Amino acid sequence: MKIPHPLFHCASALAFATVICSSAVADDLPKLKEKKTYKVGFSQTESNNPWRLAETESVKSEAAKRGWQLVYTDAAGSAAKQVSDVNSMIAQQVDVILLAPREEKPLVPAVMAAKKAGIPVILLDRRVDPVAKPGRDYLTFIGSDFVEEGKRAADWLIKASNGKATIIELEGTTGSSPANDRKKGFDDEIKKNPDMKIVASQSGDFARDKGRQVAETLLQAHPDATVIYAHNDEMALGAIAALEAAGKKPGKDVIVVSIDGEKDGVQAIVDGKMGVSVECNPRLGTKAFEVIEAYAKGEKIPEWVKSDDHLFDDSNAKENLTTAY
Ligand code: GYE
Repeated sequence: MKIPHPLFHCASALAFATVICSSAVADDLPKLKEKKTYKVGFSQTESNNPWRLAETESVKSEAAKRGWQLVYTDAAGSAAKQVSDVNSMIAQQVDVILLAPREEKPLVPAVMAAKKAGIPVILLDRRVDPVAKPGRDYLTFIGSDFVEEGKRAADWLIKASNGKATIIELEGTTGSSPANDRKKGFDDEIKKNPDMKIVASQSGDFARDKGRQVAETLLQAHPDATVIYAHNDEMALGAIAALEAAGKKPGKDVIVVSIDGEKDGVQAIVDGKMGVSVECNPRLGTKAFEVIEAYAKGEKIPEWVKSDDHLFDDSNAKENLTTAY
């Protein structure tokens, strides 16, 4: 049996039109009027590493270039503060919100509150839990394919290690989409290789010093580790410090595999201490503002505006050092 489309109900069954159609309207994504300038909210999750600073700088400079007003907040690593940051942007009646959600689940209510207030949300650099949908609850996600990043790191490692490795994994912020997806992409690929084993996997919260501390503990428990895979360069750099403190040579005794492509990471590749860093582009500001403009013009926005990311290893690290953030 063919199930009639809900819109068909709206058009034909006039008696129910008010009820059905008004709920359909409430389900719709908030609209954005075409204007000369906009008041844009940008909710940053924290400012503890070069990746975040480069992202913030790209948003701030794009706003300044266009002469648009920016309401900027920094949640300092707290999902609860980030929810209240978004609520305060709603109270200040911004036109649109750029949200870099710290964790997947706790930021869903913030997305829904903005939608209820009629303010379109663009997720920048991280996703929220898939109960909230692009094109329905928020406009789009602008950022990288984190599963693919993990897979690319694994594929590089499989070649470099000839399919033999004892791996320590340093995970990103627990409950964040890049941590979940970078783990999935990497682990699934490694599982296909019988002589590769992940012996420990623990969060270093995407931070250098936490990464160093966790690597130190895990190296004591697994002194036979031949690889450290970190979900970002900051933790990888922390792990390199831990290896050196333990009297091991990073890049020789233990291969270090990472993601991001920040300047210190690319430098560590040039220095032979890090094997690879899969690029994750933080400079998302220009794209975000272009999407705002296009949406206001009534253009169709894709559900995912994907970044085009490269990969740095000893074949190209030197030439990419000057442009790295
Ligand atoms: O890799 C990391 C940052 O959300 C994609 O978060 C981003 C990640 C990035 O703290 O360095």
